[in-house]
Amino acid sequence: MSLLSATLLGTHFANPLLNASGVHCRFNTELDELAASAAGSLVTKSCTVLARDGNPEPRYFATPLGSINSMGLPNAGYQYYLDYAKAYDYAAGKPLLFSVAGLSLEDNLTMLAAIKAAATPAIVELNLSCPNVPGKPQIAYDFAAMDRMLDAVSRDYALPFGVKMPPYFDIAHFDEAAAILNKYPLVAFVTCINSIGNALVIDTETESVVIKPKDGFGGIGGDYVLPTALANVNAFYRRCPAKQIIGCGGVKTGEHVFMHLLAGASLVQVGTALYEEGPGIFTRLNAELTTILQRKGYQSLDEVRGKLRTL
Ligand code: RRO
Repeated sequence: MSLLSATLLGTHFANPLLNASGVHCRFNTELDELAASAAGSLVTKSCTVLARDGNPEPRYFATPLGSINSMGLPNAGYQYYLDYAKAYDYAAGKPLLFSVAGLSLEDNLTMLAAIKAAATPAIVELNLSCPNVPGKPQIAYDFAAMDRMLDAVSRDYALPFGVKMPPYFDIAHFDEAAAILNKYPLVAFVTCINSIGNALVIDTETESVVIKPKDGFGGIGGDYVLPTALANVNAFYRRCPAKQIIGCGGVKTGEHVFMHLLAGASLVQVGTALYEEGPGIFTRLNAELTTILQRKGYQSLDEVRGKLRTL
């Protein structure tokens, strides 16, 4: 056991870092680069039954404070990622997460049945929070639909899995979402947060939106979202004691990773900053996190996780 080692679902991770699904993980070449990086694990692009080209470009735009995207679920189809998961070298010590984002409950059950039949060690992260498919509201903002989805997936898939959640902004919504998640013991981890959906970035020079889909509306990440992400990590950490939390949102330094750990995260994903800096970022984040932990005299992430103090 080293200073940075982590566990999720009883699986060992050399460090808590991985990509946020959607960033650097659509193609085998990108996934291989993550596998070769200093990340502790990696997650595939959210997939659908059939391959999708996604929304028209430009569909990602970075600003000094983060990013906006409306990719529209471009992916190679679940079979492509399942082939990757089957061929993946788990013995090399980097667990693989498999993100699933069907356009319907039936599509999710179809994909999960195939994933289960393949019996790889890949861990499923079910995306309940894609904000960018025109005409498809986010499942996790419709609590009845979320409940039906988790009920059906728990019965059919019947293996531990995780859920990728959107941000919530009201204590009543934290309470209601957590109560639904807690009905399903197979929901073993909760990833907070997906991008803050349907924001609008405006370029005053051109007096225009900066991405083409949905009249410029898209999900934001980066500095814009760090406090919202930390609140959601901590809210679900407090409310779901039998589950683990994966933190995602606004991470671009080791200090940001440390904040997510304090809030309750077991693993921490990197989205916008990975997009902007590339997979070399994981070496820097691990070094910065190590420096903070050593300066404070911590000997394991267990000593930090959820230890946020209140006043
Ligand atoms: O592909 C996307 O547009 C996308 C997805 Br599926 C998601 O879950 N979150 C996001 O910011 N973009």
